[in-house]
Amino acid sequence: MKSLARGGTIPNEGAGVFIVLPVLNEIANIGNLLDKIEAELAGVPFTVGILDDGSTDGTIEYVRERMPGSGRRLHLICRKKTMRASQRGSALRVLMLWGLENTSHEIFVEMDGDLSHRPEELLTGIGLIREGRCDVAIASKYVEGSRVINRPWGRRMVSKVCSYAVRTLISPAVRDYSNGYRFYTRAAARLAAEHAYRYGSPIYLSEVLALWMRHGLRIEEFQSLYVGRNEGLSKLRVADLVKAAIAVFEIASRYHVLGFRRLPAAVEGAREQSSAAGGK
Ligand SMILES: Nc1nc2c(ncn2[C@@H]2O[C@H](COP(=O)(O)OP(=O)(O)O)[C@@H](O)[C@H]2O)c(=O)[nH]1
Ligand SMILES: [Mg+2]
Repeated sequence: MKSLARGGTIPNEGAGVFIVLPVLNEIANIGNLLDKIEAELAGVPFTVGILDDGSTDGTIEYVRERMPGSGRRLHLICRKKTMRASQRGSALRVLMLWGLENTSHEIFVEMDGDLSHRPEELLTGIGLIREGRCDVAIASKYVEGSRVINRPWGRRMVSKVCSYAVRTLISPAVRDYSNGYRFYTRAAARLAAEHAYRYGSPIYLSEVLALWMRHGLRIEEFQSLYVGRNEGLSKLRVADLVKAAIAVFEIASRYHVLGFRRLPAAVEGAREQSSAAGGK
C-alpha cells in the first residue's frame, strides 16, 4: 500500500490522463479544484472532462469563462437533470465514453467535484497504474491508514454498512465498493464501454467495479484521506437507499451467475445506453 504522501514524479508520461468530473452546483469548489489539478499534473498531458447536470449556482458560467485560458484541457458537457436523484453514474459513463472517443489518454481518473477527493493523491493513483501494479486503483476509505474526516457519524455508518453488505454479497477482495475516486487503464475503460450498464445513479460505481472484477482485472486500494463536504443524512433519500440495496443484489447475481451483457457494437451501443439510462 502507498502512503498518504504524494507519489512523486511520474516516469514515462505516455499519453496522459483523462479526469472524469461530474458536477452539480459546485461553484464553491470547482475553481480551487481545477487549480489544484493543474498544479499536481504540471508536466503531465491531461484533459478534464466535466459533466454538469444543470447547476444554477454559476458553475457552468465559471467553467466556460475558464476554458479559453485552459489550453484546450477542459471539456464541458451540459445536460439538464431529469430526476431528483443523483445522476452521477450516468455522468461518469458519458464522460468516460467521451474520453475514449476524443482523447488518447492512457489513464482515466474519476473524482468528485467537491474536494472530498484530494488532488494531492492524484500522482499516487496515477503512479500505481503507470507502474503496472494494477488495472484499477482505488483511493480507499477503508484500508489501514486511511482516514475519513468531516463526515457526520450517521453518514459514516450508512457507508460502512453498505460496504460490508456489498463485500459479503460480491467479494471480500475489495473494501470500498462505492468509492468515486479511482484510477484505471484505458483498456479498463474500453471494457466498461463494451458492456451494458443498468444504473445511472451512484451505484454505477459498484456495478462497473463488479464487471471489472468478473473479468479478472487487478484492483488495488491505497491509503487515502477523505474530506466530507455537506454530507448530512438528509441528503440521502430512503427511496434511493432501498433502490441501491436492491441493485446490490442484482449486481451480485450478475457477478456470480449471469455475467455482464456485452453490447453488440461496443462504444456506439454504450453511447446510446448513456443517453437512455439518465438515472435509475
Ligand atoms: N453531473 C452530476 N453530478 C452530480 C450529480 N449529483 C452529484 N453530482 C456530483 O458528484 C459528486 C459527488 O456528489 P455528492 O453530492 O458530493 O455526493 P456525496 O459525496 O456522496 O454526498 C460531486 O462532484 C457532485 O457535484 C448529478 O446528478 N449529476
Ligand atoms: Mg461529496
